[in-house]
Amino acid sequence: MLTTIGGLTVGSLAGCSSDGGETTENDYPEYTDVPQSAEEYLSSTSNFDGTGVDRTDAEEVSVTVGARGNGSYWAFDPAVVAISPGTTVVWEWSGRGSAHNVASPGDREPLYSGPAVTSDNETYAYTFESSGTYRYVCEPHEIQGMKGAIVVV
Ligand SMILES: [Cu+2]
Repeated sequence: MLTTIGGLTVGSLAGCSSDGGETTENDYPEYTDVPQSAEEYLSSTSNFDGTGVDRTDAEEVSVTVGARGNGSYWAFDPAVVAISPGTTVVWEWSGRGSAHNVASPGDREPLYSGPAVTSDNETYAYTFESSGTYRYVCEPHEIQGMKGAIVVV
């Protein structure tokens, strides 16, 4: 990709990504072993391409709430993250796409951030201690496909 700055053409600027730089997904290794239950759950999620992000080396991981996707800012980014037990996931509201929340589907266990809020500084943190696939949704935008999964491996 070439970018013109002040009449000069420069290639490959550090920190410049082709999609506007709002996603963090490209900074981390791909996670290709996404469980089938998560793949099916995210089948209508436009920003899920079949792979996740491997953050199994991290102690804390952030997921954007209200990232671009599903026809508006109705996406979690990254949609799928693989982590190790004991990792804290921090969901961070972007302020875009109106009111969002984070909830486990159905009984809201174990994940529930509370009623959906419009905010650009809201956060919700949860520490995953046990292995498994944790699917979650933004309740107001479930129908649009605003869903995600945390895979604890
Ligand atoms: Cu939402």
